[in-house]
Amino acid sequence: MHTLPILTYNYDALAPVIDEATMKLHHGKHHQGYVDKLNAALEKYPELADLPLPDLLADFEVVPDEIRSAVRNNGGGHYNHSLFWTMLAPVSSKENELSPELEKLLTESFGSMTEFKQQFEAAGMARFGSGWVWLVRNQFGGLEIITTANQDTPLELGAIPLLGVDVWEHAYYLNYQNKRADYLGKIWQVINWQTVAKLAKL
Ligand code: MN3
Repeated sequence: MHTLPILTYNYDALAPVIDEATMKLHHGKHHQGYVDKLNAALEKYPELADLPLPDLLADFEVVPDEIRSAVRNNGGGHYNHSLFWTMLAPVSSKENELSPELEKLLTESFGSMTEFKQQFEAAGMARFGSGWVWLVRNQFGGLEIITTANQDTPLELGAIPLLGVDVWEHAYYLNYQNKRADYLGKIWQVINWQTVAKLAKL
């Protein structure tokens, strides 16, 4: 049985970058919905329900046809959002501080922090419709910026997510309306760089 993770901060903790109403709906309704639908899909397959979610998402071959798209969409939704919440932290918190080690890694990979952020934002803007923009460690061990559609995850590409930002409209519409670029431009103020560093094994 999959369950909604409890946030380590309050719904209003990310304001003004992400407002309380958005967080409440996003975590309490959207994410809860993915969890409920994933559990419903796995009800008939207890042996799959007991597997760690990344095992299912990295290899859809193990998932029967009749629930494959439900697992892709809702399992992916649960996985992506569970990660996303840990990749956010209040403005000016300790977690929002970039360590010299991580800054060095990003600079080596993308030229500079400014360049990294520009490329990440541009990729997020270029993802048509709903999806995610990611910093991943690819299968060759290098850092790369990619996007996925809908609730697809980097796992099926053999990549390890280090940072993911939700660019579905439900993630920003209440506060930013159609202005995804404004949302992406401000998201840096609430990124939990400690989580990113940990996932990068720094
Ligand atoms: Mn979302």
